[in-house]
Amino acid sequence: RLSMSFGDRVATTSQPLVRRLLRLMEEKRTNLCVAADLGTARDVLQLADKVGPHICLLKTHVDSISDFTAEFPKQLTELAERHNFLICEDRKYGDIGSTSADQYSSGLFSVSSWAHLVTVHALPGDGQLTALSDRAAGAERGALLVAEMSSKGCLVQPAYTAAVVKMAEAHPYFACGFIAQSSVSSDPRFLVLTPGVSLVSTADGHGQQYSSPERAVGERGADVVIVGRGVTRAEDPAAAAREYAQRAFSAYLQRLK
Ligand code: UP6
Repeated sequence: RLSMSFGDRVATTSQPLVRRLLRLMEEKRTNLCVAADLGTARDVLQLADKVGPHICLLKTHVDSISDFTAEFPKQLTELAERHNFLICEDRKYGDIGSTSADQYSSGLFSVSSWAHLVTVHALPGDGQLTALSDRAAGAERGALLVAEMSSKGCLVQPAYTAAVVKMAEAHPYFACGFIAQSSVSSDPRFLVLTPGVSLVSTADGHGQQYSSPERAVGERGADVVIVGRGVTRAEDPAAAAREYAQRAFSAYLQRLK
């Protein structure tokens, strides 16, 4: 995985969303995901419009938006189409399959109708993945499994991470990759996305731990870096996104040499 280009990895998988994202990253020359962690629909949409040209993926926490209506995912989808990025709802599902599937496909947010990707804790077992995948009902959908976390004191142990990777290998039709802090898998079919990336902070006082885009991609083996406050709190979010994107993509090109 680490020595292959995003473009060359397309042929290693039949998962439609992974293929689409790898192609997009290669063509748009960006491996940046912005975590649009802002409190109102308007703010998230405005940010998405500003950073859209520089990202491959926009990550939401839709349950943190105070004024969510069904209009929000519609407008976000329009922006995603205009700027050519995909959407990941970072719900970190973690219940029995039946419950997670209801949370995914119904309720206020109807996540399965608009989020290309969702994040999932592997803890409950793989019934959750088959349940979510059933609800995706043939749409181009997938999941990222949380294999490691960026936060201090995280309880995940190496044996757990290895078991998460095995679970993805058993469900490659829906598992698109991992949220991780290291190169948990060398399989070119799977994407590794790494949060906890910032150029301005090393911690946030609540357990978050940061490293640079270069470290995340070059040393830890991230395909995609996830940046939240490094972009959302910058004076000029578009300029910040451009800088994170350039640095993360250069580190990726460096990795190919
Ligand atoms: N996130 C992490 N660490 C993980 C998994 N997910 O930080 O291990 C998510 C957070 C947040 C984003 O939920 O949306 O990535 C990081 O934001 P930040 O750059 O502002 O810290």
